Amino acid sequence: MLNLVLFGPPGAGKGTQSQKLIEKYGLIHLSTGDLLRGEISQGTALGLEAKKLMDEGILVPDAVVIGMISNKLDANKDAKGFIFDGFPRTVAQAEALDTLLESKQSAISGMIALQVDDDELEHRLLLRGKDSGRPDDANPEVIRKRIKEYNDKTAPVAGFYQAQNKFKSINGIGSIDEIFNSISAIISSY
Ligand code: B4P
Repeated sequence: MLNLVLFGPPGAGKGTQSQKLIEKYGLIHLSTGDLLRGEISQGTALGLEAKKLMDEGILVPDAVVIGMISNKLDANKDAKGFIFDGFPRTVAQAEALDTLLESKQSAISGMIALQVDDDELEHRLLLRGKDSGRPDDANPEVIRKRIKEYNDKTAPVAGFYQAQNKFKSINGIGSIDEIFNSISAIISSY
């Protein structure tokens, strides 16, 4: 199985590259951001709780996202593999993901990190916010909070995969196709 973690700060291009990777490799896309927005649009209790945090740019509790991922893995038993987009975002989530995959005789193949500087992130997210309707993309203060959450809680996840020799980092600035080619080159080395 090819199980890929796409990593990077908010707006780095994880969702954008995931769409191309699904097409090329036939993987199942698991985006915790999309799953949470799905809960919000359905008005579930989980969605109501998550919305407050997401609108402020704060991570939702680990147990919530781990539960969602576990359900999705169970629902896709015959998948060729998964792209984890926006998950794991804390070391606790990374540990839980290893345990979940182990219980299914599987494992993460590798993490690929997209490197983009803070000014470019803010520019991309504000641009998307003009028509995405996402409250967390519209406000510079919230965007900076999301980047801070990433630096405080998510950046350490890279070390977790480095310790397993599963970490690769690429330049996330450039054309979408150039970045996709860099990702594909890493995947072909697995
Ligand atoms: P996400 O939905 O994961 O939000 P994101 O990180 O902003 O998305 P992404 O990084 O995929 O955006 P993309 O680059 O594709 O999370 C939202 C919130 O949900 C979080 O703040 C948190 O509250 C919560 N959450 C989600 N997962 C969680 C977890 N595991 N634990 C706890 N909380 C969680 O797109 C950005 C823009 O850049 C697009 O407009 C795109 O067109 C553009 N772009 C992409 N590539 C480009 C390029 N090469 N050049 C120029 N522009 C580019």
